[in-house]
Amino acid sequence: MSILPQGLNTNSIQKNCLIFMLNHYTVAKLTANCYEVRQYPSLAMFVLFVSFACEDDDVYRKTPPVAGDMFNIEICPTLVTNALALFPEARNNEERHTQLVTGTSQQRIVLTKETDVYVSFVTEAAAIGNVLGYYIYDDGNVPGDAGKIDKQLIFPNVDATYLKPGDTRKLGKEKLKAGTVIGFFLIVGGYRNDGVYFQRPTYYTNSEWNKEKSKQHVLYREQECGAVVVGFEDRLSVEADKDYNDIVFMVSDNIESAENTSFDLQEVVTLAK
Ligand SMILES: [Ca+2]
Ligand SMILES: [Ca+2]
Repeated sequence: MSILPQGLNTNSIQKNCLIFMLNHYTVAKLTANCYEVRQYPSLAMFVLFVSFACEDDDVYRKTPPVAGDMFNIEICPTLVTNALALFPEARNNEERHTQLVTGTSQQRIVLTKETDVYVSFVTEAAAIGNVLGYYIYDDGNVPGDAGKIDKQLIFPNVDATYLKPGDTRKLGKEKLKAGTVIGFFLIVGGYRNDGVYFQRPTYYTNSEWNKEKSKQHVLYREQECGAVVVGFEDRLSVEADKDYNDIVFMVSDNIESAENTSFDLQEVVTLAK
């Protein structure tokens, strides 16, 4: 849904960054590929924001809510209920599973051999339209900061309106090599105006890149289904309910519900309902 003011013709203004003051507090800012209407408490804040946003054309990318190559697989019938039983809504699940949050368990996916990798949606319990994506790097060559990674979208709009359990995407076109680390990122409330806002607050499975270096995800193996599951918490520190179920997804090296044989799972904790 576009929130451009009625009668505003985007075709005529694509070349330049134009700013419309609609009244004292509401502003539409436009660049070649980004626009937004916001409330501003003061003119000074409005000027600050516009000068920042209009310098960067990659702030916003128009993106369908669902990728054209997404497909659905049959996932283990008890995975959704088991994942939510392990990480119930609005509970402090950090206390329930301390070994995943503060312990030494493996909290990332590392490939032990060349393979295709798939991500399947399991469930979500979040109030806003988050964005899920991934990035890769070689183990032993960890990027110094999030600016050095190539962000790829998986589910642009993590919303149960658009996604059902088992909705799946393959990561990349080529097989991924042994020694590849797969990281994930969540852009909080990043899907709006039919696209993705890449500069909204983002959490990475490389926790050292997060604000307050906060760990915002859990990774575990679910015993009954044998699935490797990742859950994100989309709020930071005191604001967070720490339920780690704001998106829950499964990472697999096959789409036949077979055990994963290409991931280093030795130090990954197995949880049973
Ligand atoms: Ca939640
Ligand atoms: Ca939460």
